[in-house]
Order: sequence, then C-alpha cells, then structure tokens
Amino acid sequence: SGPGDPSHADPAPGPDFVTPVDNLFVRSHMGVPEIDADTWTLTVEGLVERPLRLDLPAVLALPAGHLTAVHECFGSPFRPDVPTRAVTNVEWTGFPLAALLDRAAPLPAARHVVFEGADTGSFHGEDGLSYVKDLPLETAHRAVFLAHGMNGAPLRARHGHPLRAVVPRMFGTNSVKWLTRIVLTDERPEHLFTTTFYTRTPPGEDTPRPVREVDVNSKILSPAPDAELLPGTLTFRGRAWSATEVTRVELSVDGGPWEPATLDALGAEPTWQGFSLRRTLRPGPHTVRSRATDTAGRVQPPPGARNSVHEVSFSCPSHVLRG
Ligand SMILES: Nc1nc2c(c(=O)[nH]1)N[C@H]1C(S)=C(S)[C@@H](COP(=O)(O)O)O[C@H]1N2
Ligand SMILES: [Mo]
Repeated sequence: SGPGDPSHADPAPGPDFVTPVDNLFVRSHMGVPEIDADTWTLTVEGLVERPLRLDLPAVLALPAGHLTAVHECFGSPFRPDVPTRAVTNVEWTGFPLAALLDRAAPLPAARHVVFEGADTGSFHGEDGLSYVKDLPLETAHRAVFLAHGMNGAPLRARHGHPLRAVVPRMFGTNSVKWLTRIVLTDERPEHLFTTTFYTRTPPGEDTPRPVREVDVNSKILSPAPDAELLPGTLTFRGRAWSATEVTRVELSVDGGPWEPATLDALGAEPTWQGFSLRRTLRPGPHTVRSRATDTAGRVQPPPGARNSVHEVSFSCPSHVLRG
C-alpha cells in the first residue's frame, strides 16, 4: 500500500471541498436589490420583549465565527420532482441568530421566526412581493446562522450582502438573502414563498409540507458525463450529503451489484462527504450509478425523484488519440 491506495481513505477533503466563490450558483426570484450599506438596518421585532435595530457596524461588531455547510437549491418551486445539480459547500462567516434572539427575548406567544429580504418585485403574476421565509422558533434558535462573509471574503451582492440567513441542513430557499427584518409571530405567515410555493407532499401523506430539510443525495463528479478515458484502473469520485450524516454510498457499475464506496466521515460541520471507488474497466461504453444512505435510513430512490440515484455514462475507447 502507498499513496493512491484506495484502502487508505484520504484524510484531506480534496480539491474544491469548499466551492470557489466564482463557481457558486445564484438563485434570485426578483433580482438583486440595490442596498446602501450605510443606511441598511436589520430589525428584530414582533413578539419580543426588546425590539432591536442594528446597523452594519453593530452587526460586524458581534463576535464572529465560521460555518461550513452544504448549500443546495431545491430547484424550481413549480417542479419539485426534477433533479438538480445546484449544490455547493460554502464556508460562511457570521454569528448564530440565537445571539440576537436572546437579546430580543421572545415573548411566550412567539412560535415562528419570519425572515424578510430587501428584494421586492413580481413573481408568478403576483406584484409587490418581498422574499419571505419562516421557521419554527426552536429550529431557528438552534440552527440559523447569519452570515456577512463567504469563503473568507465579504458576502457578494448577489449572495445577499450585507447579511443573509444560512440554514444548515435545509434547502437554500430557506436561507434568506439581503436580510432586513426578523419578525417573531404566533402563526406561520401566508405568503407565496412560504405556503403557496416551496411545499411538497411526502409519499404516502396528503398534507403539503414546507420544503426544509435536504434529501439524502449523491453526485458522481468523476468521470464527467460522456468522458473518454483510458481503459484500465480508474477511480470514481463524488460527494454525498443529507440532513444527517451519510453512512453509506454504493456504486453500481454497468448495471452490476451495488458495491460500497470508501466514504469520508462527516466532521463536526454539516458539510458534504467525499466518496471514491477504484475499478478496472474494459474498453467500451460504461455507466456508473451512485446511491447514498443516511443515519435516518433514508436511501436515494430510483429514477423519477429529485434526489434519484445519480447515473453517469462514459466510455473507455480502445484507442484514445492524445495530443
Ligand atoms: N431574499 C432572497 N433570498 C433568497 C432567494 C431570493 O430570491 N431572495 N432565493 C433563495 C433560493 S431559492 C436559494 S437556492 C438561495 C440561493 O443562494 P445563493 O444565490 O447565494 O446561492 O437563496 C435563497 N434566498
Ligand atoms: Mo433555490
């Protein structure tokens, strides 16, 4: 055994474990608002004992930490079953929402936290909208991170400058950008982005639920689709993630049995996990599929769901012209 021996899981997370900022996807429903950082404020209001209003210097003066987390777009709110590839892993800089909630002191009647962004406009024929999401108070207090930096630099305008919410283990739709208002309420807000869209009905249930926790998922990154590779030994590589730890990734080559891949354990943070499997392949066309399972026993379903098993087709031509 030695370097490159697949039985020795690489302790380093590998290249692009944190996605470079230039490779990040951007999802904005109503465009990027123009925000003047000198006049921007964040309020914490509603069912609280002490409403807060903070300007940017006050926000930046709060003790800051880091959170590295998977950031995944749910995809089109109109087509909740279509698989997407908009997933990244970002190192955010900021502070827990709990720091502000504790200062504002929620009243006993407060049950929900509503997040509102500065972007306004029309969406799906409705005018005068702003971007609004909500979470149960306990979830928000435990999980939400407020970020003013990403990957060691200030947040870019399109990613929510000067401040955005980040909700680890939940779909990106919950991570409100250009945050201006945090409102504590007793009821969920009725809104296009809370109760009309970004809901889905789990199999076997009949009540739609808000799109929150991410699905168990995996994507094969190497080989790339339609790659032409030298026949011989190659290493399949990819990444898996879920709302809990992924405990197993299996690959099926050319429709063969599921074989366990080497899987990086989840560290202290809600990041994605790398996997790899080495195989020797004959010349000709090939397919490889990946399937992840998490600690909750969730498994990627067969084709037809948004988090279906991932399949890549590639080939090992008998002669590869180089040059
Ligand atoms: N204010 C606001 N926040 C928003 C959105 C938006 O349109 N407006 N889009 C959401 C969606 S659907 C996703 S996937 C993430 C995308 O974050 P990013 O553009 O930084 O990758 O932001 C979320 N937060
Ligand atoms: Mo999204």
